[in-house]
Amino acid sequence: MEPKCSRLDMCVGLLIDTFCNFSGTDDDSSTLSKGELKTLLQKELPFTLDHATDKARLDEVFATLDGDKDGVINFEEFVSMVGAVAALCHEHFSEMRKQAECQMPAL
Ligand SMILES: [Ca+2]
Repeated sequence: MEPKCSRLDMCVGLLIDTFCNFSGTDDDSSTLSKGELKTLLQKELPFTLDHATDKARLDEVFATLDGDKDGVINFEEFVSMVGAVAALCHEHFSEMRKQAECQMPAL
């Protein structure tokens, strides 16, 4: 019997699988082109990064993610984006939780 994967193991697998699903649509399956990134954002983060697929916003997001400025997004750059999105979501939900606690009536 194989050991059960942890939730974090599954998250890592999903990151790799997601990257590969979108990076393989052109000649270079090891990176995301701007078009591949746009499709990935539209399909995988439609609510988190809304408007990121508008031309000007996509150019801005792409330039920010492309840390080594080689014109494509490699796996490490993709993971940095996911980490930044996760940090923003964590901050947002923490703030919502604090606000909800403040609005609870005292017993
Ligand atoms: Ca790059």
